[in-house]
Amino acid sequence: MAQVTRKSWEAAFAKLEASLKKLSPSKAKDLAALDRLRVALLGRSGTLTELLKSLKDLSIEERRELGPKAQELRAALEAAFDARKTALEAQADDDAAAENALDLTLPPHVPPRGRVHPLTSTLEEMTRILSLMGFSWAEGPLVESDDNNFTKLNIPEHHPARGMFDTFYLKDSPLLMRTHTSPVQIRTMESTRPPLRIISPGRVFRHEAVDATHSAVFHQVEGLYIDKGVSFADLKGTLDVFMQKLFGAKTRTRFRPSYFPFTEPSAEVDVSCLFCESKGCSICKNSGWIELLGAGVVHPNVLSAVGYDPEVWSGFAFGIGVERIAMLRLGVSDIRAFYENDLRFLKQFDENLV
Ligand code: 2NL
Repeated sequence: MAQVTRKSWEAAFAKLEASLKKLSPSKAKDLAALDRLRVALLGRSGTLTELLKSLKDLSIEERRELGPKAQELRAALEAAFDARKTALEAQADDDAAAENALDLTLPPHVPPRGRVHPLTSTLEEMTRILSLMGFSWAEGPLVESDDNNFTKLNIPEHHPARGMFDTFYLKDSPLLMRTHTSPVQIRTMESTRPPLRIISPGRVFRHEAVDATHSAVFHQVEGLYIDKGVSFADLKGTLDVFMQKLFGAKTRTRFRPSYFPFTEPSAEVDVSCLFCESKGCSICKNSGWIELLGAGVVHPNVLSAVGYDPEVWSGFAFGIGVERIAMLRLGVSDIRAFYENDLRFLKQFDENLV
């Protein structure tokens, strides 16, 4: 290296200061450029570092005069590098934030919330109570054989009782749409040894003219209890509790003699009017009673048909319409409203109803 003199040092220093006008830390465009400039100026063999080192070749007086100038510049540069680094880092954060642009002031997206259909909530409430009373849930197909829907239920072919059920028959097929859920009980009895306590909730089909209280497709819950020594008294006690749990503790039941081919004796069951406490109103037509379900003691022919010995086993059965219960509980006067999917109707029923 050439001999350092005061003159050459001052020239080099002036050149450095001049270069800083163009290439200063405050003009570095990014962190990498800033670092390259810092190494070039202040690094181990940076321009300013070399100038500071070469002070040792000057006289003590020259050093005293020029040293502070160089130190001053180094301090100023270090401060400038720090400031620019902070600014560039803040800028990088801002850029990243802008890229992920998350606007916390936007209103939230609230998806529309579904709710339980009033027939479903009614069915769930009925089956919940019956489950607590020891009945288990049984299911079966909607399309059935004539045997399961009629014959095994003590309704032989050509028997006038078949006329009670306006049946949908399948075209070119011996099969039909089940007119009640009793075939589920038949199937369960055939595959299960007694005792047995089941409910068969489900959809059933009748060829009916549709009006405010009739639908060709509706829902039923049937119950069946088979054991040794089951009597009509057990049926009465079971339905009393079921109706009290469903409609309130004050509810009473009334059994009127009736006829079903699959039960003997058979009964129509009324409940005390929920609306007027049996005082008489438009809903109970001033009778104080509301007709609700059918029930009876299982006919021995039905037990025989599924291979149960009627001398050993006895039981009761009942059938209840889900729509009828839902209409009474929810104050719905037209059965068709349940199937039309009109949200103005459906939105009236809270999913937490049951
Ligand atoms: C009604 C009447 C009833 C049954 C259903 C039944 C099932 C078997 C054996 C005996 Cl496997 N009975 N079911 C019994 C009596 C009445 O329903 O009018 N329901 C709406």
